Amino acid sequence: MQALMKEQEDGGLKPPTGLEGLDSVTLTRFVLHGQRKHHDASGDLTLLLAAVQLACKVTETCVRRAGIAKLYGLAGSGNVQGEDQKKLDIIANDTFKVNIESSERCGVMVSEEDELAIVCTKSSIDGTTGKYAIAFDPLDGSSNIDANVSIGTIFSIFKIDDPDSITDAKSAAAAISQPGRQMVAAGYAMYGSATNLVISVGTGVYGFTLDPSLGEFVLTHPDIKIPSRGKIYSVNEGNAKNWDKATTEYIQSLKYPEEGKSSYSLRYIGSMVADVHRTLFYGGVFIYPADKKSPNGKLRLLYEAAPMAFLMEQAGGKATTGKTEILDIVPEDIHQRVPVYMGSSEDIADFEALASKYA
Ligand code: AHM
Ligand code: MG
Repeated sequence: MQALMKEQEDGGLKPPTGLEGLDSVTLTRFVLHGQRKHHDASGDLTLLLAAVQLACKVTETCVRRAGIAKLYGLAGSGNVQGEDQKKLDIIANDTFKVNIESSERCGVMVSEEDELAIVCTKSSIDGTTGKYAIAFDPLDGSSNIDANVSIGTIFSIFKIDDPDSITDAKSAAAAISQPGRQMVAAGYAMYGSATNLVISVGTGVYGFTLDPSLGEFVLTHPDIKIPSRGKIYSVNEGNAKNWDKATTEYIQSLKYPEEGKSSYSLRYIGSMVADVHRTLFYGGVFIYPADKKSPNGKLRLLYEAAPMAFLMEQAGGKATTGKTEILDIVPEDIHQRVPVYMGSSEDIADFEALASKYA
C-alpha cells in the first residue's frame, strides 16, 4: 500500500523503492505524467502525441520492412518542392495524416508532401475543431531511403488561438504561421540502428528508444543537454564554392585552427534527423547554409528548422540563420526555407561573431 501511495505522489514517474530495476518509463506514461501536473489540462495534447507516437511506430515498421515488401524506389510523383517522391514518403505521409485526423484533437496539419495546409475534420463527438496545429516532415532524409541509411520524422505542434476561424487552407495556414517560440511541443523520430523518439514540451529534451519486443518507446535519455562545445562540424561541403564569406571563413577556421588547437572532424549523413541527433549528443555544429544557388538554404522552417531549433535551445544549444534566431522567425509561407546553423552554444557563438563581421 505504501509503495502504491509513493507512486501516486510521484505521478507514476518514479518506481516504488526497491523496484527501480524493473521499471520502464514509457512515452505514454511520461506524457500522462506531464498532463497530471497541469490540473487544467484537457488531455488533448496527450491524445495528439499518442497519435504521433503510433504513426512513428507504423512508419518505422514500414521502413524496417521496406526491402522485403518492395517499398524502395520512386512513387512516380513529385511533391510541392518539385522533388521526386519515394514510395515510403507517401506511405509515411498518409500514415501521419490519418492517425492525426483520427485523434480529433488537431485543427490544422501541414506536411512537407502537401502543397496546402489541411483543415482537419471536426470532432465526431461534439463538433468542435481541434485546438492544436501540427507541421511535419513525414520522412526526412529521402535521398538516404534506398541505401538503408538513418532517416526520420520531424514535427512541431502549436496551439491555435481561435479554432473556429479555420474554414479553408488559407485560414489554416494563417493559424499555424507562428514563430517557433510559441511551439508547445516538438520532436523527431529517427529510424536508425534503433528507433529513437526525442521530444520536448518546453521542459527539457527527453529521448526514448523503441523496445521492439514491447512495441513501446522507453525513456533512455532523460533531460538531454548538448555539450557547450563540440569537435564535429556537419555540412554538405560539396556546396562550398557557393557559400557566403561568413560560412566559408567559419568552416576554414574549424579545419585550420590557430596553433595549439585541434581541428574539427567532419561528419555528414545527409539526413537532418541523424545529423542533428548526433550533434545533440556529441556537440558541434550542424549547418545547411544559404548559398548562391539557394538564397534561403534548403531546409523548411515549419517542419525542419524550427522544431530542431526548439530542441536545440531546450537542450542548452543555439540555432540561428546567421542573422536571426530561428525560433523568432514568423513564417510567411508554410513551406518557407531558412538557412540553418545550430548546435553547441559556444560553437554557434563563434559563428555569430563572424557573421556579424560580414553583416
Ligand atoms: P528531404 O526532406 O527531402 O529529405 O530533404 C531534407 C534533407 C535533410 O534531411 C538533409 O539535412 C538535407 O536534405 C540534405 O541535403 P543535401 O543532400 O543537399 O546535402
Ligand atoms: Mg522529407
